[in-house]
Amino acid sequence: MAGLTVGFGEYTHAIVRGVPASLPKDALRMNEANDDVDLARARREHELYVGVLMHKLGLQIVELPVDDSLPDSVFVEDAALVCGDTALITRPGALGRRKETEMVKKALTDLHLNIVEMTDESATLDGGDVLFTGREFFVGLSKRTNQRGAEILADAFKDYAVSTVPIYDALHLKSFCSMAGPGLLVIGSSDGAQKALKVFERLKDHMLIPVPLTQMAKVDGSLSCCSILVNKRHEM
Ligand code: CIR
Repeated sequence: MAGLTVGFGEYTHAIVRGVPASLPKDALRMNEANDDVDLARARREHELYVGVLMHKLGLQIVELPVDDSLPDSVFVEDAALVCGDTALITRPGALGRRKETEMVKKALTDLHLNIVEMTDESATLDGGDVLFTGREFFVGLSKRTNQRGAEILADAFKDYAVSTVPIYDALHLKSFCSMAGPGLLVIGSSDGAQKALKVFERLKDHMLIPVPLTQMAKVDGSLSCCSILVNKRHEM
């Protein structure tokens, strides 16, 4: 098996975008009953999240302008996939989210990444369905991401193997799993979340920073979806 990519898990920049006023009413959600999103609280939580990225993790923040015409635009992760020097601009599965890629593409271009665009009209891919382990990619085939999207990702990142994972009960692959560090994958579910917690507890040398995201969770958002992390260290 190939070794871990050099610099895996190290980042210098985080791209984020503020919470639009339209999120509470118009953001997509699997559970329509979640109609009580508190905008002010969502914004406070997002500010806290950005503060952690900036002050605790020491990342340079690239903040995209808030756009009220794009209710889901705080979830920047879905618009691009960055690995090394390459940024794949996605073709989000939800039609109403396609325009979100424009500002994200501009920010990644300004960071001098090599931009690859998913232009094939039969392809869809949300960044939330892409898990990079440092050795390989897993791509969730969900309501938002299809096989053609996974093939285009494989083509953009030829150095890595790409496997697909069918997703049934969740929005995205990363709705229930994520990389917690090099070689450490956490997988949640009501039972599994407890197990994952125990894994975290054993990692005494890892810093745990609690960040609430109670309001964005109501519209299927989670922590990783609110930023795109970039490593430009090699240029410094
Ligand atoms: C959506 O349904 O597209 C948004 N309300 C939530 C997107 C969350 N994105 C992510 O986890 N990567």
